[in-house]
Amino acid sequence: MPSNTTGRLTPEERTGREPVGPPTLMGILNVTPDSFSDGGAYLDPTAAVARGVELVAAGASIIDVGGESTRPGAEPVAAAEELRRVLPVIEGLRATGLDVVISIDTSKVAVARAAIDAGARLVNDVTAFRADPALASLVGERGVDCCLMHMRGEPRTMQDDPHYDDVVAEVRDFLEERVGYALAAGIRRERIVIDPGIGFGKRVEHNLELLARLDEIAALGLPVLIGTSRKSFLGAVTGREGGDRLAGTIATCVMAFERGARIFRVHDVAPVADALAVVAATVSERWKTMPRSRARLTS
Ligand code: HH2
Repeated sequence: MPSNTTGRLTPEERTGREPVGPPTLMGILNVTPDSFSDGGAYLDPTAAVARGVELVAAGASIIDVGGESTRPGAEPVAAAEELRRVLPVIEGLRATGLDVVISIDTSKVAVARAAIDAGARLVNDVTAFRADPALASLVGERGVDCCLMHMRGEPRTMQDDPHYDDVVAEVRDFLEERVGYALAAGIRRERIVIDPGIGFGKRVEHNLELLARLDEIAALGLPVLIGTSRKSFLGAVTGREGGDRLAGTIATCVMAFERGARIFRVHDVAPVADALAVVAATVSERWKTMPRSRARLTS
């Protein structure tokens, strides 16, 4: 039965989904010399904090601070070096008093512990607690959020001929198993976000299929984070280099939102936020509860 007085089904009733929540933007802040897109740009903590302030002004409510590149072929970094890179940035961001969740992109318990002590509230582990099982207990004990991501292999070798029979089913099963592991380690369900790991041990066609069938991952019932920003599969489709992949990034974020993703890890926060605001306003009744300044734009 339609719930409104016009007798028409709402979008949620048509699709059988829960009401569409607003998208959350996670701005990328890589404090590394070698990240594939912004490597070297924010090695100076002052520049990194200024970038963080920009990301928040552009619409990010999470900033993902990373001190180790996970690009294909990247060499591991020692915990001490990773800490040297990220800690001053987390402390600097906290000192600004910005209303933003700081995420630490790490797989190491020592880095996560110091980052949480400095104010990080989300641990984004691309190994989903496989590299350092103690990280799961830390997240549980400290009551912070975590993102569990799928990756086939490890960054150094992950693009060496990855093979799947059914990439979506295998990624979903993996995530389900890691969620079980996290729960057993004492992490509460509402603290867990899942991520299919676009570009991590996947060929172009695997990434595209994961995006096309992302609703099957969202069906696990946990918030889905998606990280397509400027990645090489977009270059394979469009023929464009990293900094010129914004249109492809937006297209994938829009598709992912429509298929249930809610957190978007991106370099270019403002244009992606605008695109998703339009989609959210279109597929939900969110415009009714928009802040006045934005609702005016829609009238
Ligand atoms: N992608 C990268 C790094 N961390 N975390 C999550 N949860 N999901 C992702 O898709 C993801 C991630 C790789 O991108 P980037 O940080 O831009 O590059 P690099 O790893 O070279 O620093």
